Amino acid sequence: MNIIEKIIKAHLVEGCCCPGEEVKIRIDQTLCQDATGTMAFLELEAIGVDRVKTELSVQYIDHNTSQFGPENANDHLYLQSVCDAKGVLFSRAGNGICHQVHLERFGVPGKTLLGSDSHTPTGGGIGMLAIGAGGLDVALAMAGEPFKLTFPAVTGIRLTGALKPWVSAKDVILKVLSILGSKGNVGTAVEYFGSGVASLSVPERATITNMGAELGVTSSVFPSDEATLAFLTAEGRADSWIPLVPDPDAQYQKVIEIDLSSLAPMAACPSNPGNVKHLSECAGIPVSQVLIGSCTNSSLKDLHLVAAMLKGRKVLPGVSLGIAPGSRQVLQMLSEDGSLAVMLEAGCRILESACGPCIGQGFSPASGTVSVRTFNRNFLNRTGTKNDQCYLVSPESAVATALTGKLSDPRTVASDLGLEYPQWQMPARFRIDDSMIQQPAAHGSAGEIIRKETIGEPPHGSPLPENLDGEVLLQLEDKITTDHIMPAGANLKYRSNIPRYAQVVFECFNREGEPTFAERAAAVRDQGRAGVIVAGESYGQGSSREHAAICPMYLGVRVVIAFSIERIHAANLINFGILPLQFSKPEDYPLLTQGTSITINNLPAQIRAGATIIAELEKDGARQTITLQHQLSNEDAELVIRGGKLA
Ligand code: MIC
Ligand code: SF4
Repeated sequence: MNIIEKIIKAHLVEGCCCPGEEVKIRIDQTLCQDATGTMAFLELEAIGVDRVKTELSVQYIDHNTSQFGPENANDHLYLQSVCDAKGVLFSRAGNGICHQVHLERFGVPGKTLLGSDSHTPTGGGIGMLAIGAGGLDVALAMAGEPFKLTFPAVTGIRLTGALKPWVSAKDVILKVLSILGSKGNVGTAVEYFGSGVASLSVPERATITNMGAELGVTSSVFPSDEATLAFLTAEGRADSWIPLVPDPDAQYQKVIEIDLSSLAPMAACPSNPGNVKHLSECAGIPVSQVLIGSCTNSSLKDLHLVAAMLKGRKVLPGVSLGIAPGSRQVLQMLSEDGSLAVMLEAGCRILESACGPCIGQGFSPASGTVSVRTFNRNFLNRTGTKNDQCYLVSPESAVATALTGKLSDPRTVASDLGLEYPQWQMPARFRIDDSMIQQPAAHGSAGEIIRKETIGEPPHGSPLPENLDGEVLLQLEDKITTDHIMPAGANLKYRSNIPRYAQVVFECFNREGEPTFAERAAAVRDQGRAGVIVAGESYGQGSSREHAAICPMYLGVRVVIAFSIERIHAANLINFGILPLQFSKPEDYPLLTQGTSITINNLPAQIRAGATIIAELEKDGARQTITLQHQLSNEDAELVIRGGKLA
């Protein structure tokens, strides 16, 4: 068996371990962050759970820490009090980004982790099977329910050799993205093996598994070996270590060979993480902003490298260089070993240990200028600036860029400046201080759950109609992300207020002087008709935010028709009673333009009878019948028919 098969088998509750089959697995640990966690805990309360049933559940405050107005702080208070009552650890604002802190303080090789954030697979860097999901699925896991997934077809990535100076883990995952792409990988998972694995430390492995989310795979996993033990020992958690390697005759669905020593610095170009080029191809582009941080590249290893490159140098006056350490542990160590002073001396702007600019919380670049980031996503407008130009690179390339004011290959800059590649050693001991992680109260002794006025109820869905009378509200292209559906940034503070947040659904497609998507959808809903979204391939890429299903549901959307839908988003649609359908024939896509009426008679009966759904279209008096498909299991079919899991 490979590692993924081993972990799934050890956690199997139901189903057969064959690729493509639906299985249910026991979840050992969960994590939530504040932008999805508030809804997840409201849902947990709605389910009526007294105390979580997992081995460990942690709630982090890391996304909404800007606190413009009371909304964010109200969410924090609610989460702190509900965690106390339900038996969940609470990591306070300032303690760091969920994935970084979880890796440092809680990750355990061989365990399963379900997180209400798409970058949860970061935990694969330590040998966990870590999976991202919508908040409701995580709430159910906290309630002790097994998690349902398609047993993945495992792609093995054999690493050989070792990285050359100035080439780093980010370049490895960008290389993988250039091979596998950011769409079409639903139902698969990635496992790294081979002689090159040993040369990578846990923080480097975590950079690779973190950005595996951008492949759209279910999870990415590394073995648990001596390097894992070294990391856990330095975290004072050596007793959590177990060895976990694939069997010598382990099988993979396909194997990709990567010789680490052959890699060069790479960049994901605007505006998709799958748009990868060699950095040398884009070198020379003038850059106004460089940001280093996010759950991808904010470890002590990354920031020691940054400090070593900046030592005795100045960031150019035309460049703004911001650094957000991934955790308080990292920031404390940087401060104690003098690296922070080096960064300040160089002219860096030091940000809180949080998601910050990665989720559009400030640091939007100037219009028409280029931003270079060590983050994992560069979806259009995610920076908060319209039509932004955002490149994703390694910390090495980011510093080289900040020192020259243009996108730069760090190998060239190093040779121009006479810079030696800084070698990094895992510290014998990280600075361990869990004082910003609150332990829950003993069962029954917690105070009251604090729910201020900005926190609403999670809306329940309603059953699908017998005969669906709908209208196409929007016809979209390929690779529509959850950032297109539900913008974050300045709107993130409305995550616990669905009617308010729903006003910005598909905001980026609104046209000046015309009714907004929200207004059009609500008008169709108020006529008692169903809203229908039409899209191309890989609909719902990116975030796990279930708001991308909840808010459209609130506006009356009942059906999404696409060529393909990404895993987490498809599950969120089902959870909230929106029917995901696929085209049978590509020729039907052009028929479903905005404003087309669509009727599906005997809808529940059609869903139950099999995969085929017959729909009637009508536009400008012309009628046509088309055939659509669904891929729902019997259980999911019943869920959608009844209006989703909460209903
Ligand atoms: C993201 O990177 O897009 C987020 C913000 O972390 C999301 C979660 C969210 O939308 O709250 C994710 O990746 O799941
Ligand atoms: Fe936070 Fe960005 Fe990581 Fe999402 S990708 S968890 S917003 S740092």
